[in-house]
Amino acid sequence: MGVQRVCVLGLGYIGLPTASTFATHGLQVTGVDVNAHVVETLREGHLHIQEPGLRTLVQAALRSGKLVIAAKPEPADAFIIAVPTPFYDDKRADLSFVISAAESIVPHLKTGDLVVLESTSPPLTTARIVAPILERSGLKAGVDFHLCYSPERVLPGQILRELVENARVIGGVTPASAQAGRDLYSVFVTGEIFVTDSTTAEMVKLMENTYRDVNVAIANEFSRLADRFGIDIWEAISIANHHPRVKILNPGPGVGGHCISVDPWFLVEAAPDITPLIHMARIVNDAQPEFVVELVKRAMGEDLAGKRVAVLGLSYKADVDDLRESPAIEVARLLVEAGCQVKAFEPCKPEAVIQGLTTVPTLEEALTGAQVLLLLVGHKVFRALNPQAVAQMTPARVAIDTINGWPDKEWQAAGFKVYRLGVG
Ligand code: SAJ
Repeated sequence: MGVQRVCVLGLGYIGLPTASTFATHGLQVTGVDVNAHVVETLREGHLHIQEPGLRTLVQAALRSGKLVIAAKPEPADAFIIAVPTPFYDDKRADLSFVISAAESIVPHLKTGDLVVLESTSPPLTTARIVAPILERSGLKAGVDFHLCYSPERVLPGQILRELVENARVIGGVTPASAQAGRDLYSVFVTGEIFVTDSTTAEMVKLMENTYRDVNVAIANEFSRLADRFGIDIWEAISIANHHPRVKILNPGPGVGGHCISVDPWFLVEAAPDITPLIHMARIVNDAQPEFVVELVKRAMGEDLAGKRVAVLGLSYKADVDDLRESPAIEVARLLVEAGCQVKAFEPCKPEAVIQGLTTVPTLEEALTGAQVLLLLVGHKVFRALNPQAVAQMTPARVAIDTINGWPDKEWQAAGFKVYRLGVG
């Protein structure tokens, strides 16, 4: 008989959709979170995070009785760890949540159970950190119980669909563990399932996001070269991308979010002597906000003191409300440090409160009294702005576009002097 009862530890962006999806597919699920506020909120049928479709899914799972929210793990046939792995100030991975989640499983672990780590983790975490903790139960990983690593690779905004449809990688500490993991996820995954060992699965996840980080870094470096040599990077990239084997990504104000700007550090930390390229890509992307400030200085003069800047967009990328590791916030902070009077508006989170920054809840407020408009995030609502209408709302006649979101001819026709990132 397969898995009947699942215990999911960590009810965030990955754990909550996963727990609810197992429940709506007929398994009995205990969703566990150490945060009392999260437990209370969910028990009342409310959500502590935003994701399209998630409220309906969670409420259906709770109503069916198949999903129960708890503060501590309970006995189950399978345990899934989906807790955060942030990093310390010195960029070392903070595995404390993974470790305490694994420790909390130990008293409940029995022969034949399956444990899956989903949290993004440095190579060898499953085999060398999680396995020894679980073995304090007296049971042996891969012998008495199954142990797997299976990373989540969904895109915020479409988590529910991608959770089911994306290809999934499942790495076991033994082939039998991997098979047990495959059996569990086959309950709802319709995408292809690739079975491998746990360290390969850890590397797959880290390589995917590192690959993307390095590719954005080269786009950002190209934008600096274009600026130096007086060409338009956006035109150059679009021509280069007609080559059948070239696909240059978009430059911008930097790389943010809790995945791509974090995961490469796990590899650099694990093997600093052989990762100069990965390390340098992180440095290039983290320095991109300073490049944006240089562009603002070109538009407004070296001395930015007292300059009134309307910052448009604070989230880490277009059309999401997620502010984590956002390069737009970094740009706004650097401008404040340089003496600018910044008013920042984030349409996906108009009520955002950010330490050290003045945020406003409407576009009108951001534009009022501004001398310069600084477009940092490619939200649809910003791309769709009518420059003639904007000109009526603000005295500013300088527009700085860091994401190639505004057609410069139209903005110039409306009376704006336009500066674009990567256009010398
Ligand atoms: N960015 C650019 N230029 C580009 C593309 C992205 O500057 O051409 C920036 C974005 O603005 C953002 C950052 O990179 O600041 C990351 O955005 P993203 O859309 O590349 O990725 P995430 O962090 O939203 O989601 C990624 C995804 N990974 C890959 O595409 C390889 C997703 O599949 C993963 O599930 C997720 O990380 C994760 O959780 O690891």
